[in-house]
Amino acid sequence: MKAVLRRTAAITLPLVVTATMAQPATAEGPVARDGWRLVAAEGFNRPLDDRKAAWFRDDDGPGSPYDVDEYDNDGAFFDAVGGPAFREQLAKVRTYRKSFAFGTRGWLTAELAGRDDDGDGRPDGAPTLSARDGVAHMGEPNHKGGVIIRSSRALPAEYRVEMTLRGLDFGGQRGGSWDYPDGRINGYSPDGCKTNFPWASGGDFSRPECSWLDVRSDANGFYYLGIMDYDRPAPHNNIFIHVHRKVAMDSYNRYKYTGSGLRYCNPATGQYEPYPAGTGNGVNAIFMTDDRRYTNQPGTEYLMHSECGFAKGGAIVSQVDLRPELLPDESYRFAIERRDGAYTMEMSGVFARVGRATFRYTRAFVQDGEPIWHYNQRPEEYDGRFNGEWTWPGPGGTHVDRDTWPAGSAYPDHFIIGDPHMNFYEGSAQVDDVRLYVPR
Ligand SMILES: [Ca+2]
Ligand SMILES: [Ca+2]
Ligand SMILES: [Ca+2]
Ligand SMILES: [Ca+2]
Repeated sequence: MKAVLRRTAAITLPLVVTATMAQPATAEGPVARDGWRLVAAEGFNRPLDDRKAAWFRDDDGPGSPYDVDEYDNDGAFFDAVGGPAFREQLAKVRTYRKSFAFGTRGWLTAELAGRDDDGDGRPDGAPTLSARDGVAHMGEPNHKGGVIIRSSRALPAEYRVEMTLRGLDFGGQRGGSWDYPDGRINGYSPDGCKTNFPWASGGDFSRPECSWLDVRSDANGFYYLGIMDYDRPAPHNNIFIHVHRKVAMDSYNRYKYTGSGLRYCNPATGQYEPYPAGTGNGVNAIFMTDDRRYTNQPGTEYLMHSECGFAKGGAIVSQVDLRPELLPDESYRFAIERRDGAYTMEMSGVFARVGRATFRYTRAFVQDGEPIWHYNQRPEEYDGRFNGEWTWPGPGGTHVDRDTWPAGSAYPDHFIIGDPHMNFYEGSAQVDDVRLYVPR
């Protein structure tokens, strides 16, 4: 049986035992993929060390290459919902970034961000990226940092991008517990307060930093692979990314969560199960669409295919539950394809409940009247029918985000791997074999 099938309609493939997983885990160089031609690959066998790049101050302000829109770190959305207190708090935040290209012809770029809390001109608990033993090590000892690997140039009209995960320590239960034997809590260090300061969707922005939302008791997570809709993806606040994803496979590991905001699909039974039935290491493969997920903050709605069927909105569906304890002896491969007017997300590896398997979910750019958010790389691919206007009232006045998806718009595809949040998530991960293919 061929493991890789392609269809343009939404599909839920039955469980497939993959032949592709049989290739040596250390394989380098060209790798056969039916119908695809390898055009770039990074196996992390050459020196890579972020210490060779300098930190520079950057606050997403006007003129900065990291200035994106009203949802970035100094964005007008936060002025509206936070009022004057937002600027007062933001003035206490000193963000530093570093950015460097690597890989063949610089096809990959590392984007790191951290915050200087003690004012000595250097970020504290700064993230790191280096290659050791043929694997990329991403380290983030402080949730105020962020570190991603991204495409340097916009991806082509049709592509397959994939990565291999060899280590993962960004939260989730370990040994059946959210509280780790080493004192960490859902992957977060127990030292000091850890909050989402100074970015939130509402509430009292004048609170002291330690009185903001405690991220330890909220969530940790990691982006295995996501496609963004803007140039130069880099870490920003967590709200920002909720309007800039086309499709993504990530984790959102919520500490001791018992509510109905998340659920697992058990791929062995095809039945949904409540979040506590899993280990908190779920992968959420989500196609974003134009509807608003939230009434009081920006965010695209979720379209979620799984072995349990299709769901629009409601509880976030984890299609699989990872088993991080099996790494690095085992590995996981994540891939995203854009081809024939559709996106596909694919996950391979040894998963809880089902063992070794590959799952693929495909959705057309527009299917059953639901578009994949900002799918158009070129203006000719889209006629403006899903344009909207988002209004954000708050103590700082009302901010209107006009033309959320107008005719004539165009959104490049860029992939990211890592933690893009500068006010959530910390830990470490090992990443390998980032590869880009185009149709043969
Ligand atoms: Ca390698
Ligand atoms: Ca800005
Ligand atoms: Ca410092
Ligand atoms: Ca972070």
